[in-house]
Amino acid sequence: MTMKKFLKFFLICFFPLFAASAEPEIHRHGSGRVKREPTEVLVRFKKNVNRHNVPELVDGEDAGEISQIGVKRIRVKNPRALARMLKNNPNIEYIEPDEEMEFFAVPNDPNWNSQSSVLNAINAPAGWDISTGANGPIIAGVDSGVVLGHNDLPQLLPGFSAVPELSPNSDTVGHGTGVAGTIGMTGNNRVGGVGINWNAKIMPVKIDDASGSITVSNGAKGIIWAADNGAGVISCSWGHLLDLATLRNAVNYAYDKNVAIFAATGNDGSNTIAYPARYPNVMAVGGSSNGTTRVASSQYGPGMGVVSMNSYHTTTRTGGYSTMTGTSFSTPQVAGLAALILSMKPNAKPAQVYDFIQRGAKPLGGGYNEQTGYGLIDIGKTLKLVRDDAPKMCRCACKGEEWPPKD
Ligand SMILES: [Ca+2]
Repeated sequence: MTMKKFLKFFLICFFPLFAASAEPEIHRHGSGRVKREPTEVLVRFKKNVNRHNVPELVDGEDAGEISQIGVKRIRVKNPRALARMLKNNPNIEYIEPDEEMEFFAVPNDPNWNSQSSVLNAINAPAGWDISTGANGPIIAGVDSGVVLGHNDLPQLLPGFSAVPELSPNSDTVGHGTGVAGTIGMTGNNRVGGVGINWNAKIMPVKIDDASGSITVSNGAKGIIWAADNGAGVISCSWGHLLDLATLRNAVNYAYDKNVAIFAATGNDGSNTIAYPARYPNVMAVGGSSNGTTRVASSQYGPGMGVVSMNSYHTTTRTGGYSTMTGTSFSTPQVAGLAALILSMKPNAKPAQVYDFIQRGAKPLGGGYNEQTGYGLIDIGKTLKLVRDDAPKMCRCACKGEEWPPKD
């Protein structure tokens, strides 16, 4: 008997749809624009007082009011300075400049309507206010290949096929192209949808053969090739319940080269996480369909990392879009988040990347548990943690990096 063990992709099913969405743009992208100066102050006066009782406001112009909450709008010359000056005025309850707010960075891509429930559940728009992934690492989708020429995928990096006669840009099952779109459909380009990372550098690594089967050796080869060719993040949406040394060694090889590796727990609903997700150096990603509990099909158990949403409206191999379901599509969401983290902290080690994701996650069910791990990823909170993470100061004799921090 052959010793070949077959792995399987963790795809539940496709819902073909071709939402050839011709919906009009309904959101605007608020970031990257200089905010206008305020022109008014908002004031709540104390009882029986109005602007004529405050000399600094006498020259102001009434601009209306919000009567339900007793707020007057007054047009003045320098609202910010005036508000500061009158902050403690005895006639005034409060005064503040009428600042311009902004929409969180919600993309203008027409498929946003089909994506917003998933992306809002993982707080992606707040994260995109902080980073959309420019100057991020190479992300290898170690999968079934990624087609060339989809008009909502970025230009792909040169890739690799573990089966030499096949091209990394042939994707006969469509799984890898869906994973690639989840990681990195181009954001805010008025085309199709949006990936977690709007500026992704995607490296297609094909590990299945012409019939769509994956062997352990090809999975291992793909991971190793990606690590040897500059990937900073690897996404694996496949696996096997057996712990096989070749795959374990490949994962450790990549991890030792500072590659953050994400893998799907699997979709049979059992309380056993598949390999490679279960290896300690890999972050195991499960799925939630409601944002509050593990979806019944998502495998779980010791070694659980985090969950993300169990579906994604993503790119198809024929150039369209479709909602694809399973932990296969939860995993590249987290890989995309890892790339956002590394776009902000390019020298972060994989353990630091995992730590940010775990600390940023929204715990489900109280605290860490084997059903949902550290909880549902929260892109906004995670990237805030990254942004606010001050560089660690070393004393003069510091050797190497201190991680994890001792406190
Ligand atoms: Ca797009």
